[in-house]
Amino acid sequence: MKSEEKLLVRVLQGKPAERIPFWFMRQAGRYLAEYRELRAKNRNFLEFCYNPEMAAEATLQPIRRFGMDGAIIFSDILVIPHALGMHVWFEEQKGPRLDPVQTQKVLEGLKPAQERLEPVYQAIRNTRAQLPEETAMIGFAGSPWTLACYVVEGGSSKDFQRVCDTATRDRPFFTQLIDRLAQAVTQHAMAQIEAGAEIIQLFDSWAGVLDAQAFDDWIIAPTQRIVHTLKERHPHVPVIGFPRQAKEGYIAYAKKTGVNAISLDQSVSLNWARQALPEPIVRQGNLDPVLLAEDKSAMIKAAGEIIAAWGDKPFVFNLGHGILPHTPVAHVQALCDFLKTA
Ligand code: 1CP
Repeated sequence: MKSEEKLLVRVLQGKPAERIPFWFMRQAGRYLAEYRELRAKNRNFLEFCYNPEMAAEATLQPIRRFGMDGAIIFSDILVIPHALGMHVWFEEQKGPRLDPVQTQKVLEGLKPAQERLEPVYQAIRNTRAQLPEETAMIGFAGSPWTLACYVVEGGSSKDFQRVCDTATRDRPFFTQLIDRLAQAVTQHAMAQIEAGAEIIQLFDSWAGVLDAQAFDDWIIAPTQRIVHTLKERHPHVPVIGFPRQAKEGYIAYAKKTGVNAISLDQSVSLNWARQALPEPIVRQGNLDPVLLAEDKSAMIKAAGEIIAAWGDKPFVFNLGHGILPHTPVAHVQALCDFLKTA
């Protein structure tokens, strides 16, 4: 089947459809027994991501069980800093760690290792070869701001104070860092499309920590450049932006960046999103992952309300953030059964 005939792609292009398509952030991962089994074969998370057979298998696992309309390639946003030559590793239970990059000198001294990303593209080709023909292949990247958060802090953080300070205190360095990351994101997204990705999602998980001016400088402007370059080469590949917890910032993001669709986190009210976001932006979202994990009947009720709120508008059902590791598989199954008949 051609990309433009697939339900998820059509809806992201703003076309009418017979049913609301769905996929879930973190649809592959620890809540699935078959993922835990596969992951046990390689304790090193980056090696696991860079194994094209294992990454394809992890991508396909949720599709086999639940038949989502999109398969997101199993990888991580931190492969980009790794390909720029940074030292990146994952600590069990703790998440990503990096040797922090906080000065222009260190940034300029990095030796890019673009070939590190080759296995991601091979994993996309392997996945495409095994995917049901109606399922769309989703590629992704972290956005420059969210990548910069991890790069400057050296890992995750509660409030990302250090990266916010750096962005104000050392503007020349931070501008250069964002530019480098934006270039790498564009290249990575382009190469994923060339390997078979039919949709790109840009994850800006830490968009919520910036004030309005910084949001313009470090999120809107680089995202605009990335989307513009992607669209020049691949005008029909939809781009979904996810400036998580951006609140009012969602409006500027939807108006200015050129993305086809915007992924809403669970804090966004449906009424607000209906009225405040400019047409013809497509909405994606926003069931609370905590509700999915905790309360099956309340979750189905909330899913019904989300669907009722969108009615006639092009809409993609998703969560407000990723599936939590303790989520019962039966809840995900119930949600998928519900969505297929909704
Ligand atoms: O096996 C494991 O326990 C590792 C856990 C794990 C998984 C399953 C990590 C470490 N990354 C992933 C895969 C992953 N990461 C995918 C796969 C595709 C899918 O969705 O099924 C995707 C899209 C990501 C993207 C990602 N990684 C984001 C953006 C989305 C989000 O969650 O906000 C971020 C911020 C990361 C960094 C990261 N990698 C891993 C963890 C635990 C984290 C978050 C750390 C933090 O909270 O700061």
